[in-house]
Amino acid sequence: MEGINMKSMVRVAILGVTLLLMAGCGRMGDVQSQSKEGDSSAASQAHSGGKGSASSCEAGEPLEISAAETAFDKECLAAPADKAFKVTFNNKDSFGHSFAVYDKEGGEQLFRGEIFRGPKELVNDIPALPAGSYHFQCDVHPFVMQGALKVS
Ligand SMILES: [Cu+2]
Repeated sequence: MEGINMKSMVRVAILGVTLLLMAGCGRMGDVQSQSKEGDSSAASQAHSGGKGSASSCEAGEPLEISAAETAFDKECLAAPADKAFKVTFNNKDSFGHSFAVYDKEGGEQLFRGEIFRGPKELVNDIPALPAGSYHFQCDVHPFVMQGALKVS
């Protein structure tokens, strides 16, 4: 009798664990572990992606950047040193964004782009800057819309 009880208890236990695992996979457990893994991998990807795109900075004449859903499509722009240049800013959102240049994040503003609602495109005439690393951002959403401006 004891053996049978043990077996059935083990079965029940296994069934219970299986159900828990299945429930966990389908629901909270998996969602939580996925979002945790997703967050960390997304964060590390964003970091490595940031570094990667910093080395492959978007250059062009004029430079082009667009905004959609409160995000820039580029996190790095490359411009020539000691030469005025243009940045064509395409705001695809129906609300206001701008393209502004600072010497560094939270630093001195070097170029103040007009805040305008989209969908609309605006050409920003950026004055000549000495070689160096600068910061660009949207003055409406400075913490979520920003990037690096490499001048060389
Ligand atoms: Cu913005």
